[in-house]
Amino acid sequence: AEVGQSHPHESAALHVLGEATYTDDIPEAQGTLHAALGLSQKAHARVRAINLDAVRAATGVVAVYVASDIPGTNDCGPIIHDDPILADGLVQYVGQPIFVVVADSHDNARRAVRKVVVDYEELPAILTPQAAHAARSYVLPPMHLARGDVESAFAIAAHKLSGELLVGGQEQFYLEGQISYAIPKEGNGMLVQCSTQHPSEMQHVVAHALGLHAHNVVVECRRMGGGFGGKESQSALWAAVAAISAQKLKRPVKLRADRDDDMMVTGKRHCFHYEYEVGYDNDGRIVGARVQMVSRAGYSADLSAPVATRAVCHFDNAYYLSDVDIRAMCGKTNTQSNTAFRGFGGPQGAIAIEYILDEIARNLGRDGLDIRRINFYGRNESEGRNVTQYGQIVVDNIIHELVDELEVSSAYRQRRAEINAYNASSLVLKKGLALTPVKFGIAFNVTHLNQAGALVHVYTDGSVLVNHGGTEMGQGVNTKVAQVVAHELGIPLALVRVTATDTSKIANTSATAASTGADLNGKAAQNAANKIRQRLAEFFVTLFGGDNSADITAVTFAAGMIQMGEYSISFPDLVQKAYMARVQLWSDGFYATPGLYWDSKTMTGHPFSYFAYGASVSEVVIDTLTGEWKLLRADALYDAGASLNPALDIGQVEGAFIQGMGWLTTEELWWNKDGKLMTHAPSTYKIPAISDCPQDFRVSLFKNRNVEDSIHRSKAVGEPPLLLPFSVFFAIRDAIASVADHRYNPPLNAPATSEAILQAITAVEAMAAG
Ligand code: MTE
Ligand code: LUZ
Ligand code: MOS
Repeated sequence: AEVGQSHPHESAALHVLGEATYTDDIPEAQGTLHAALGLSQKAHARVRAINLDAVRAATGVVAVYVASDIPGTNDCGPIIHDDPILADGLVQYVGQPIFVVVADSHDNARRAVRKVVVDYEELPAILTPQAAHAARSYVLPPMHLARGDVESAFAIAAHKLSGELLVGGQEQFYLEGQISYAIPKEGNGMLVQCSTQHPSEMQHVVAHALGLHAHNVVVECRRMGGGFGGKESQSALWAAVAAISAQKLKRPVKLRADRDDDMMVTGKRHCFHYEYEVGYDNDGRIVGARVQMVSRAGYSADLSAPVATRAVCHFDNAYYLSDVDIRAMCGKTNTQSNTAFRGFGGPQGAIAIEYILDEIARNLGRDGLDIRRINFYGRNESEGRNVTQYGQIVVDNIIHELVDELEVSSAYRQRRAEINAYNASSLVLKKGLALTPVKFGIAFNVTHLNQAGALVHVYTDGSVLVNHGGTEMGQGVNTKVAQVVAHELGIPLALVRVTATDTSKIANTSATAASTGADLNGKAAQNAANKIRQRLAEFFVTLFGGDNSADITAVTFAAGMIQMGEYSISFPDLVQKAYMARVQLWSDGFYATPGLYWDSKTMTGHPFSYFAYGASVSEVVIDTLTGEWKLLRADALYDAGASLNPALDIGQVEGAFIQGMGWLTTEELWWNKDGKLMTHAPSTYKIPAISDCPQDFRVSLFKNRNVEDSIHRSKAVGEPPLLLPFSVFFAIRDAIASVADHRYNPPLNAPATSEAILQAITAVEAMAAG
């Protein structure tokens, strides 16, 4: 069985040996030049004049380009075209690229950039989502989804609460920064090797920027050193700048961002501000909920619309909300244009309802788990309460069973009692505990993106080469796709090799995003491999004198042998014979997810193929004198359906958990009053380190099979586990509340940095003191 088993990542050995080739490791062609970007120093200004004389005269400089030098369209924005490659007269954030320097070395290009003199006419800048909302400054029209009648629900509700919440953004912090290497080819051709989740989009942006057809441009990516959403749309600027420079100079040009520039230029996870109003009954069941979410979109639309849509469609998380009113706005701010980041608005939607449930539990003096459970979607049709606010019926709800299992395996109740006892006797250190569930919709919420293609070549020695539209960013999509192909042809995984993603092999691909990489490309590759298998089965039957379709369906492919009754032959032998008989040994494959539709006006439909579920329990200890804290133990249970590769999936859950924990705790983006991002390097922006991982970390996969006909009944794993560490945030809040015996609700926004924790403790102590 090549599927369903743990196999090492296809590049694991290369990774640890340092032999895996990233874009910057590709041997440089003779004559390669290096580019650097000149960035805006103002958040919002008109550029009266730019003096580039000293830049041009600097050591090693070969060329300097501004917006008017772009031969084609000055645009690198997806969906809505409001993102210039180079600012043209108007700058809209500190860090926006204005010009390009091409020099003989990376260092010389970067040094030359600093010699510019720009004359700015400053304009008023908007920096926060709240300020954008107050000014009705949005990058897109507001969204609204309503069901039922919240006003009537509020009128009869036993209890009501309302409040505000602010949840910060997050830098993707891929280990490999943005990079693009463009090599001009004959006859207006351009080869762009770049680190991107979306080669086809890079191809289109480069073609438009150069004024060429798509068929002139080839984009290739063997692997990324992480993308996390940050290379879905925002690799485009780098690809375009390298290609423009290469075309103008007729020489290869590489553009590699250093970490500070990368963080100053590119967008991050959207920060969200929420205002909510909720009615609930004596048992803690929500009877009506109204929320308004305003995101910090930054200066342009980028992917803010589908991000906000996913937030609206995840405000329910695992809970049935009968009467609900959700508004979402994408605040236009003079900051980096925020973009995709693992979860894509889903985490931002779901954390709001989790905060509300935490409030309800605290107000009623009940355990958070009991309140969460009573609000879960119904188990099935007959239990009811199973239709999402956007109209999709939840047919695969396993959250009850999954949470029951985790409650027992994590000894949740027993540890709750132990923690209460600990806190009663511990003056300075206080512990907290929380269990939070996850339900996450799988599919691009933009229906047409749910398609994929693949090419499978079987060579005459029986070895197999696979190319598919997905990109490898460490998540293991190539390994999973190879497993699927090996399984289909009944051959060992070692005979299957996956090549770099290449727009000249598979056309019109979607981004590897929305956690659908293995779902879509696995199905497409299976389709391609299956066509070859069919041809081989037919040929095999004729080889042994059979001829009917019953014979063909009786042929088995397993353990490298093709067999029917008493007849058998090895895969390489059959392939060799098939070649001699002129049987086509390669095939394309295609897949489009069935059953999806979405009406963006009413925000209803069936946007997701299925839901992935999970839950986690976290136990933390906080130091009430300093606000420092530690995650002592985390238990996570994740529903990967019938996992294609449990080892890879557990790795994804662990990585997403720690990354999500960073978002909600230590990672704080901070802009100064002039709109300059001051946390633009690891010295000031704190991502989790190995020392932040819990000593006791128990991750397992829930035994399940997808009810949908997904690839081998597996479920996606890339993004949903990022929501698991909600339990870390609420365990911290729980520990803070224990300072005054859980009598007051700690005010706590995310990230819960040590500073924020200390402030919350002080606030709770002040409330307790009256
Ligand atoms: N895992 C690693 N190691 N590196 C990454 O960049 N990106 C995440 C997730 N896991 C990422 C990762 C994101 S944002 C997505 S959408 C999925 O992987 C994409 O890959 P998949 O669809 O093949 O799961
Ligand atoms: N929708 C989605 C999208 O759910 N996830 C994505 O990553 C995405 N990207 C672009 C457009 N829609
Ligand atoms: Mo992932 S945010 O969909 O690239």
